[in-house]
Amino acid sequence: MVKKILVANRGEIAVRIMRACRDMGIPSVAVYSEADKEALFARYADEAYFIGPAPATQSYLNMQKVIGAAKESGADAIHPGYGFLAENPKFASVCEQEGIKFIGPSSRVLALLGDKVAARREMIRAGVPVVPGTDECVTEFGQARGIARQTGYPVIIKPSGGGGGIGMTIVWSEGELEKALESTQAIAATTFGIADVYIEKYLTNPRHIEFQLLGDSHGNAIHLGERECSIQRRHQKLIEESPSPAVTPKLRKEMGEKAANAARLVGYEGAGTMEFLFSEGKLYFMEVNARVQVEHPVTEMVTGVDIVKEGIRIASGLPLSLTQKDVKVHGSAIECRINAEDPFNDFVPTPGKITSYHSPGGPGIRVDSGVYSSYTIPPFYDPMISKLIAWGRDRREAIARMRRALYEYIIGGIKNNMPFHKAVMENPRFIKGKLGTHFIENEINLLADMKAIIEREASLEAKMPHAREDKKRIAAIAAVAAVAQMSSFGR
Ligand code: MV4
Repeated sequence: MVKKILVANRGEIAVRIMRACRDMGIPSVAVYSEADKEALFARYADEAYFIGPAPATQSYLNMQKVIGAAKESGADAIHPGYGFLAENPKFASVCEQEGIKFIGPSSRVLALLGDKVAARREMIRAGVPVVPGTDECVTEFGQARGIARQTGYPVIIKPSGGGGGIGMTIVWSEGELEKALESTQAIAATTFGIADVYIEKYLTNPRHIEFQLLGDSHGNAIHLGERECSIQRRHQKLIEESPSPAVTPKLRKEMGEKAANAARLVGYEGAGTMEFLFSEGKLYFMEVNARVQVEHPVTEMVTGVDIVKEGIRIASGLPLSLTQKDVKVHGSAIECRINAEDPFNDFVPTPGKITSYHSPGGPGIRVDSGVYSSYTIPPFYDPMISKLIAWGRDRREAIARMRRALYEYIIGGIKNNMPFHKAVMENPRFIKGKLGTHFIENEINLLADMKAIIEREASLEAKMPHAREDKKRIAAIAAVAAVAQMSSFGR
């Protein structure tokens, strides 16, 4: 087993990884920036090293600083978490050269999967269904026109060096194609340093469904079922769940096995995710996320597998601790990303001091958080402060527990997006599982629903003198009162 792990990340995921380390008896090392001196993760670690100024380019993205801290601390492995250096083939290769185990796929596999055209070609080769479109990068208009005529309009042009939705252009007719191709290539070149783009048939309002994979260094690969992540805004996922209400056991088995086969074929080591679009009963491959993802806990809740721990075991050269037939999906889990964002003001970030804090608990509730009471959220990084996860024997029970937990959760001093989550947990289409990637823009009543929820809470608090003073708010009472009113809300 690796002996000491440096966690090259911050916030809730750094704490999550260090928790796995502690469960495994492995000492953990934090690296922190100027802005994170008071952060929970820097205190949670067994050791912590200062690595530079607040901007990530000068700290969390600075390979020399991170490697330097690993050497100074004697760490023999680095866990990159998500974002920052997580899918950087150069960083994985530097770790390999320095004799430090990068916890994740090899630099070769990271480079392959980071090239979205190459990844698509590889998946076609592995027998995974992909969205109709190109298997080469598209350079000329004539080529683009030919493909678009084959697939039919609309089409979507995507940067090969990108991923996660940035720099994509939807093209509705042939008349727009030439300009769109040129502008997407230009954006791709400036944003990702590579002008290469590819074309796919554009699916309208598909579901976003992804399979969790684990591959080891012995040629084994398994899947842990799927997650549905359709509720997103500007390419930021807000709510994820497992299993997807749209996936049948048959489809899960078929596509899960295809995804795991593809992982085995490319020599994938570690935890990874294969993203699909789901439209009219069919799944189409989009891209691979070669890292532990934000939403991994919903899969952990329904399978009982500690994904981070498996990743550490794999990096240590151990075989997977389970086989495909050991994987069972039990019940349903939902995750709400709790962000320091104002849902009433176009979700603008709202960093600042948390003046009061109370975590929810009780049956089926998990909170993965990077904050504590009196902590000040710095403005330099992404605004996610915690993840609230609810498990139930079925989806209805998971939703009921999520609602209850959202009302127990108290975050004072800063605006956050809990009103949004409260509104979605009461939304009839969400409750029915009728989801799509355009859910938020289609649900035009969400803002009014959020306002009604806030007013309902305010009128209740007005009747409860003890709940008015921030520091004296008692979570349980607020929760009981708010939930008691819930039946009177909405349609
Ligand atoms: C698509 C798509 C429809 N058809 N690909 C890719 C990354 C993910 N975050 C969004 N992506 C999409 N890929 C095909 N073939 C729809 C989306 C998509 C989207 C694309 C552009 C702008 C906003 C979007 C919102 C949701 C989904």
